[in-house]
Amino acid sequence: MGNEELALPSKQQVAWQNLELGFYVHFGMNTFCDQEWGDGTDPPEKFNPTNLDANQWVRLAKEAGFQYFVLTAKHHDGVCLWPTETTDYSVKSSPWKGGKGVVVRECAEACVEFDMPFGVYLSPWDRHEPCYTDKKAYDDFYCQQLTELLTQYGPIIEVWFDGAGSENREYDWERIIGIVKKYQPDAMIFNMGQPTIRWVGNEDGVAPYPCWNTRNTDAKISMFTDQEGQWLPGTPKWLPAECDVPLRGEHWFWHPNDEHNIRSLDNLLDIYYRSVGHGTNLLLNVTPDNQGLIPDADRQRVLEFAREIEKRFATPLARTAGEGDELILELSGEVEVDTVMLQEDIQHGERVRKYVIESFEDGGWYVIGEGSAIGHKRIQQITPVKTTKLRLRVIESVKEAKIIDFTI
Ligand code: FUL
Repeated sequence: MGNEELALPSKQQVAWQNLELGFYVHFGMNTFCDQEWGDGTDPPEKFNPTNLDANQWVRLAKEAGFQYFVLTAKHHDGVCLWPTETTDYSVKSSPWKGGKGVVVRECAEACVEFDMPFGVYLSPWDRHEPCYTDKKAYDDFYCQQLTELLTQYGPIIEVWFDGAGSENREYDWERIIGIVKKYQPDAMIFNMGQPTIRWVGNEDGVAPYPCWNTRNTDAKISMFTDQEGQWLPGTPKWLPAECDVPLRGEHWFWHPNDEHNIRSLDNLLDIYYRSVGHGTNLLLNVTPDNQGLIPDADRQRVLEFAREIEKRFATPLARTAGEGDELILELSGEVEVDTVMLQEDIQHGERVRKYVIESFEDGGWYVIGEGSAIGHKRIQQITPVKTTKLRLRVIESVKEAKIIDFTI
């Protein structure tokens, strides 16, 4: 048993990690322009969803077992989905609801109704705002936008700082993070400034294994740069990863005739095993169309995915928990086992460094799986075996292992 110093999570990080599944919604000007990255010149008149229903979005998230919701309040094109005082380039200049509609509010209210924690994405890179080239003026502008979002729409679970387009750009992170800490001290900070959660490093929704919860100096702020995270002093050592991925292939926004890009159920399950199953959170993007509704095809696939996860994981065949180097899971007779799920009590840090899982056959123990990290969760698929009991042996750990879940 090693004695190296253990990084510990904050209670907010533990609560966020327990949410596991996030529902990401990219919606905005791009939805109406058949594009992924608007250049900031599209006129707000184009923003006109005929049937926008945020309840439909959040209801789907809830029904499908997602436990938090993140909306793009402003993407790189600069169009704000709330009537900000900083610019007219927002919903208030659009024909939607006569300029009186507030997408951010509708989502925040739907989240309250469905008891769903709500988060916001606010792109630092702004391709419309003329003052973007003036560092100081833009910092003021951005800080005001962030303040509006963090003070007018209730509790915020996560603020998503996207690094795209901001390679080599400096922002006043001290000030920006100060605003988050002042108005939403419990919110997770994604990826930039002084993050409390980190980007996993790809947009495929998958984490490597092991994906330790401790700070990883290789973490990049964007996929368009090799620049590593340049984080403010005081960034916690415990920095869990979030895997983000669009349901529609590589498209974050809705495009016409794009249903063929909806990921298959098998692909989504593989993503789940390699994100949640590797101890990270999964933020799956499901995008509303130009009516403002999540199309039926996307809805059906999300529900199919949810049903399969429920079927596989909601009722384990057996379960135990305990402390120390050895844990035995007794089964009710001989059972065929193909998946093992392990969880550490991460409040006490990520203690396990190496373990094996064994099955009991012909009077002896046989190794059927091994690994390093357990952390918040490890879902491990194994070659199916028939056995009457299983054993988890912790081979290496820092302090005593605390396993809160050992299930099949
Ligand atoms: C990327 C952006 O450029 C994409 O448009 C999308 O918002 C994704 C979540 O992050 O960096």
